[in-house]
Amino acid sequence: MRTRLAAGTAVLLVLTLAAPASAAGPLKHNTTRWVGSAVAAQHLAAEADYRKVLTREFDSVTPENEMKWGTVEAVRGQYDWSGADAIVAYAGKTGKSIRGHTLLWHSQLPDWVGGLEAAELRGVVREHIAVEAGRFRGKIRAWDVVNEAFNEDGTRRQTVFQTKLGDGYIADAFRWAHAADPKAKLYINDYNVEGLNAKSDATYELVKSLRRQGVPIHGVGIQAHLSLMYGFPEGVRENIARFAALGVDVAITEADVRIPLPVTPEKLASQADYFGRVWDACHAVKRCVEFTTWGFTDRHSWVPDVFPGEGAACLFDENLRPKPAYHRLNRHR
Ligand code: G2I
Repeated sequence: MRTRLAAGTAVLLVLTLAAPASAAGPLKHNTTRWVGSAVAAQHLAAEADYRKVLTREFDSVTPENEMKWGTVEAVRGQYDWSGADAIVAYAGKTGKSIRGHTLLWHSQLPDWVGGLEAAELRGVVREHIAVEAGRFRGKIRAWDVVNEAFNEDGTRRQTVFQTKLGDGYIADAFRWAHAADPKAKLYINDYNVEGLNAKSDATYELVKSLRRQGVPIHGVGIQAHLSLMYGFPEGVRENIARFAALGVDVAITEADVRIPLPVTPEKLASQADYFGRVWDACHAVKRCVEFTTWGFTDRHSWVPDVFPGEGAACLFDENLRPKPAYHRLNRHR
């Protein structure tokens, strides 16, 4: 009996050691967190290989642009839900969970919203949240309710919402979203809040204060747009842990790691290390419940448009081949 067991263990060990990284199976099978990607409806419709890899590897999707106010109501009162509905339908068919992005953001905001006076703006924001969160009620696991509300120094960003509606607009947005979809987890989401710094301090203080007031906020979204040019942020694990200690969930919502071009094997190894450190920090904290990347293929990424000279920020290359960063994440856990 003892011999058989030992032999079995040895066989298992040999198999494990001999198994190539790809034998780990899809990413979604090797983590206890939601593992997601931003997705664009037009690629989902047009590219079978894109759809196949997304479906195989991930169990959550975030519409990259399709749920933004500027997309759904570019003209006042004229709604276009086509992209959002297509992604929701895809998720329904394939059993994916959905992260909604985003109800209130100063960017990709329809022009007509910017010109409104305070009283009208408040009503319009309330209506927008009620309509959008209400339309997808019960279908969205988590919403990025308020996106990018802070400056780097921790002061409030002077958006149209902040300047016209005042500090209370954030609490209001969460209350309105909760009324529209009571089961969705409601998040505040931002970039450059991975580590310990003035912006993550401000986010921490805000969440603490909102929780004390009984505002329905359930999570902090950490975007994690990283670049090899700026080094790895300090204190990511501690930062995630302090948010979790407030009694909220944490999600990595938009992870990518930009590479100064050209790509080299060394840079791909550093990219894998950056991705891996965020992944490990999330897995070290029980309430870090999601790891989502901002797109999954270098074929489609926002990075080269916004940061000339940088790119290749995703887990898969243009031809959908997994990169070292993918293998770094995709180990049996
Ligand atoms: O900027 C990266 C992300 C930062 N956090 C919030 C995210 O919502 C944001 O996503 C990006 C999208 O990946 C881009 O695809 O948001 C950009 C807008 O600020 C998106 O870019 C826009 C282009 O600016 C438009 O010209 C284009 O029509 O995408 C639109 C749709 O392709």
